[in-house]
Amino acid sequence: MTLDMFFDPFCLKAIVRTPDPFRHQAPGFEAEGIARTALRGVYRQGSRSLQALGLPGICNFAVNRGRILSESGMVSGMDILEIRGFRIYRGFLDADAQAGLVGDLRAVAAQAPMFSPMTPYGKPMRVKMTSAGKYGWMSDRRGYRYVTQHPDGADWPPIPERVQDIWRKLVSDERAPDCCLVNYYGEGARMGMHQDRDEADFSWPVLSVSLGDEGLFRIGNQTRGGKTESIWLRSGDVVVMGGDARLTYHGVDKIRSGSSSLLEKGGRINLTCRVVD
Ligand SMILES: O=C(O)CCC(=O)C(=O)O
Repeated sequence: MTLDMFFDPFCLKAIVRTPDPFRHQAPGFEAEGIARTALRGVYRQGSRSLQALGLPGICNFAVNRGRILSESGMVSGMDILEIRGFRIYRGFLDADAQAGLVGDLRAVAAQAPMFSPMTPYGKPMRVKMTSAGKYGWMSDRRGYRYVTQHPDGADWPPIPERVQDIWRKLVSDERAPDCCLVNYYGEGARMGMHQDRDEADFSWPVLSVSLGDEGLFRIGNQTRGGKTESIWLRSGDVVVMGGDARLTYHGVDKIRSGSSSLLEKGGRINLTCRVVD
């Protein structure tokens, strides 16, 4: 069975529609996937997988009852997953790019040392953090907010060019991020489920880059609670949280200590870039 596939080359999104729902799928089936040059889709009856054929990659959409459960695609040799609107670019950064980024972040931390923030409820957070850019993210008794200076009183260092480059490739070259938050997770550190909502304009996605040990990333819903899905984020993975996923609850449950040798002292670094104003 051949399906119509509409391809949007700018947002790397292909929309597959079939007017006549598959017999064992729910009516009104519609799948959205990622493909760079998807030309047409072929449904293999009974296989429960929809294969979109194209160049240079092949996308596979896992479907069930007309809803996408997960999808993976090879785009220029890169594996892309989408879970609840979170787009996960597996291995976006190779070993050299990761090492370069770590060097850049050392320079950021030399200028704006890592600190352990306090939650508004008076509990110390388990991650250490610092920031680069026009704003840094801050938490203390006064609440969560963006501030223009490090607690030491100095301006935040500029966002490294390598980070800006990832943003340009995966988010936009029209506008640069205002803040690059750098979180460090040592052994036993975690981050509770939360929404990112201290920014003025949620139409800009949040871009997240993982470096070092693997972290178990949990994706929830637009309101607190409910069923969640988890994925181990590996060093070099990049996640874009945009569109409907922009206000989805997410968190990090645990770190797989020793799973990466990228950072001399172990642990995990996560960068999140955001437009703030
Ligand atoms: O560490 C991660 O992967 C996610 C970080 C995060 O959710 C945040 O900084 O808001």
